[in-house]
Amino acid sequence: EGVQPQDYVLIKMEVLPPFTGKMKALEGKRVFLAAATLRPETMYGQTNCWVLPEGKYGAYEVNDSEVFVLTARAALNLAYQRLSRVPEKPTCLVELSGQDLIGLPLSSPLSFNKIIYSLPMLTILTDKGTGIVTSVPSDSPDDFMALQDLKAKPALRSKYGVKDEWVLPFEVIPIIRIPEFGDKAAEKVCTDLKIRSQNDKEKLAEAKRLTYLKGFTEGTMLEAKPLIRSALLAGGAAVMYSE
Ligand code: A2H
Repeated sequence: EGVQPQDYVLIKMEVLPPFTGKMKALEGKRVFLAAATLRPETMYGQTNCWVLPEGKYGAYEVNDSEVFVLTARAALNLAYQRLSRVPEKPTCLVELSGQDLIGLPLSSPLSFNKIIYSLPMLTILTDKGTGIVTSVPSDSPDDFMALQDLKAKPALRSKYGVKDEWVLPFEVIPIIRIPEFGDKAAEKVCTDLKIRSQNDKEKLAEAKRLTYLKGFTEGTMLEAKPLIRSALLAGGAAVMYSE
């Protein structure tokens, strides 16, 4: 960890009922997977959420009605930031493994897709953020390759019990244009560098360097009007009407 505190935005992705399995213990509560991001402006482009299959998570009470799923480490930090029902003391309602979370249907605030799913990513660090990561394959090479791995490898899907319909329908959503890389920068750079999987650490480091640098200095958000219109329509919060 750095010397400076890192300020993340925690994106609350609500777990949609009915709750089954270990989640049943949380019935009646509003339960959110809480993902730490440095890029909240990319949230239109979410296609899924990532968890570490063998990671240890818990469902922690944030207040009387809301529960966050994250690592114990993050829950302790939050408890000192007024995000715990009991101040300075995390209360865990149920312990969960990453595998328990795979396949949960989620509703995320700005996502074009009304429902996204929780999927396995094998390179998640448990000592960073919340251990939950939101996936934006248009702009994050890590996210693009992890999604690509699941799409291309049926054996990987079956190893973690991932159903085809949680992965295959989800396409990269363009949200930011970088002159050199177009509007799917992560896909372009991963293809150019011939990155073969999410475990291709060295090449992914280079891909990230390229996209983050250019994205920061030269990236422009695509026009908001059509983005917001499609988001409303896809979310079922609006319909088209003409006269
Ligand atoms: B970012 P930094 Cl579109 N393990 O969010 C691995 N990666 C993690 C993590 C963990 N425990 N917790 C957070 N992250 C990811 C969006 C995004 C991110 C985009 C582009 C770049 C980017 C969508 N994923 O990160 O080491 C999260 O992915 C650029 C570094 O603290 C989080 O922001 O700097 C970022 O890494 C935090 O990494």
